[in-house]
Amino acid sequence: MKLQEIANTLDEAAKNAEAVEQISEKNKFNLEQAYAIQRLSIENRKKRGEKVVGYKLGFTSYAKMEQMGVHDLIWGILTDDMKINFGETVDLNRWIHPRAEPEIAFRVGKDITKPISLEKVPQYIDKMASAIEIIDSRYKNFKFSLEDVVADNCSSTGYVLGGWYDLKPDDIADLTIDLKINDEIVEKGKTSAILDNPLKSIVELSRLATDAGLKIEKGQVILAGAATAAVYLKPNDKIESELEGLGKVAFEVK
Ligand code: OOG
Ligand code: MG
Repeated sequence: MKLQEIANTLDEAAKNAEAVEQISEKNKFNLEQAYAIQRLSIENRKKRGEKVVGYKLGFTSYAKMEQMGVHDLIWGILTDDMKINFGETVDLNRWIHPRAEPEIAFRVGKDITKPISLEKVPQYIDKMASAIEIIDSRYKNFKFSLEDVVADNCSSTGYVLGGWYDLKPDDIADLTIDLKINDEIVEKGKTSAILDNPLKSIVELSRLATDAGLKIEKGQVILAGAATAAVYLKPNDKIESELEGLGKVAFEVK
């Protein structure tokens, strides 16, 4: 299978909410090719009018690595079509087998065009927010290899943001984060679970995305990766994440 064909297969699977077989079982491709497939699938989305609005990191916490059996940091691309408004109700039919996970989001205050160090991160990031990511692997049973999940844009499908707060870089490495479903806490974590300090995800992304020739633009959003395992969504769930000091973010499904 050509890289473009794999990209089309995954893009169609996402568009039609229909799972496909794990691709690497029959068609081997390497990590570099996986990122090429990811970007080709984003090109398909752009041709349909979607705009790139940010990036996400994956497997930045041990909880996520253990849940999914993949132990390398990955990154993917967010488009405007994936944005869900705070408080919105979404039809579950839009997805295959969605899961929600609690995250912290950052807003880019100045274009990032080269790798940056942890000390420099506050010069490039101006705001932070409580966030929920919705992931929906296009592979049957959420089963994938590292290469498969990267090609599938790291299962990206949706994100919800709470209100933006000024970045307080010295203050965010050890905040409590709770994921609630129908008012019951189902996952509890700490921001320290994300690479010891979620700002390190910006350092990692700055290296990986600029190596790939991309510019991380002012105004874009970066999801640092989930602090806890992800939870499957059921009809009529109300999903809420609360991040210490940054308040709540929520949405509902039907
Ligand atoms: C891959 C996406 C991982 C995270 O926050 O670690 C991710 C998956 O679990 O399907 O978004
Ligand atoms: Mg995530």
